Amino acid sequence: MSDYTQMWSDLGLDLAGHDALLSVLGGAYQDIFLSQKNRPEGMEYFDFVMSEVHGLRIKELMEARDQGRIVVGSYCVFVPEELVLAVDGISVGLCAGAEFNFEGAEEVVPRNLCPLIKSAFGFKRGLVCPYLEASDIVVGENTCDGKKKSYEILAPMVNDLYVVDLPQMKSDSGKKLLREEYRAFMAKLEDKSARQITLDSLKKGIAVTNAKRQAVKRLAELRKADPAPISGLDALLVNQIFFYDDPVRFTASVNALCDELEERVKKGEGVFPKGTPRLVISGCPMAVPNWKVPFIVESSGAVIVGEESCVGERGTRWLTAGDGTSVEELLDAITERYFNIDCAVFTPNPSRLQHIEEMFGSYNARGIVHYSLQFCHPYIVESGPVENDLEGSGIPVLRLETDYSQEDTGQIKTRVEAFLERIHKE
Ligand code: BJ8
Repeated sequence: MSDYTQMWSDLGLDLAGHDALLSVLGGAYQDIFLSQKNRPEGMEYFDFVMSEVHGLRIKELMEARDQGRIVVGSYCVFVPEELVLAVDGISVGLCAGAEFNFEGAEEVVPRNLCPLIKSAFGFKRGLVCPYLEASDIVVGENTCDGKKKSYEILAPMVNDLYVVDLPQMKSDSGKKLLREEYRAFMAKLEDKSARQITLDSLKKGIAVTNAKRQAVKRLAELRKADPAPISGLDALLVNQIFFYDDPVRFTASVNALCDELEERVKKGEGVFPKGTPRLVISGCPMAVPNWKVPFIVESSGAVIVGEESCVGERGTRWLTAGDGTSVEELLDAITERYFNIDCAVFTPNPSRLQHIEEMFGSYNARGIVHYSLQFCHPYIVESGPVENDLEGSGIPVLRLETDYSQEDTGQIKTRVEAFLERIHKE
């Protein structure tokens, strides 16, 4: 029995299901991450975080709650961590990246629903996500239809579900709506935590969140080197851990990793040989432990050098201006920052295409893998025009649509290999 069994039991987790989940997760991690060659030593910290993802980190959350701090769980990068930190709260991304208990999920939501949403319900109904069970507030958002309707079903199952309304167009009225919603969310956080957001506390929240983003931006910059100093899988893992580690410790660990990678770049060392085909992946976010496509790509002779994704640059590209002189000015800055996010739920959404093109150029990529989760209408519908525009500019695109199962692994591998052959010929 693990040291944490009592804690999991206190959280109301299903111990047998949870055990089974951890064993599958551990096995996949071993096969996918620990079998990689020439990994940077700095990844040891992230391996440790993953080994304690349901252990030490949850213990920290429980201790923080005992000290009167609140835990705020969410499923989307539109939930501002700055505001959560400003009430001394802890922001965590919630489990939604694995095909766990889909039978249980399909009893309450339709079968033909995006796997990310079904996964959230699978975890909830199987009682295996300690982050969800430890959350004092679960924040939903009005993004895609699947999520927004599913929150109505999730509401009675969780502690305190709070939904943030979001604009669907980048208009002046859309920005005004976002600001009003963030104002209301701020009041919700103040009420729940019994703490007031002050100029100082919000400035601090912005500084901590920006530092975290700056560290992953530094990592992204280092991936522009050829040979790539770190695999796409490891870089994705760092971007995934971004959502649930302690932010200050995470920032220090990413910067330590970057120091090491800088040395590698100076010496011309990499994880794959110089000249390995470089790909950017673009589309739906990949939550832990969704590593299927990057693993297939990197075990087929290519390296992923960037993610145009919410678990990647779409989520971290923008910083929040922290020089406002009042809470209201800082709230304006937060609104400005988040209003940039070019999620496919916006219509039209031209900046996403621009960012894919920019990333293709700046990472010296040879192609784009467009990644859509099955039944994710915003990204699937957008993928057609994105492919046409990119191919029209001479950028090779591989359009993939998949779920969380392993059934199509062989088929995806065949398509990736054919894509790489095409790239080699061009
Ligand atoms: S800002 S990408 S994190 S909504 S994959 S649930 S869109 S059907 S996750 Fe997302 Fe926020 Fe947008 Fe980013 Fe719906 Fe698509 Fe499923 Fe999705």
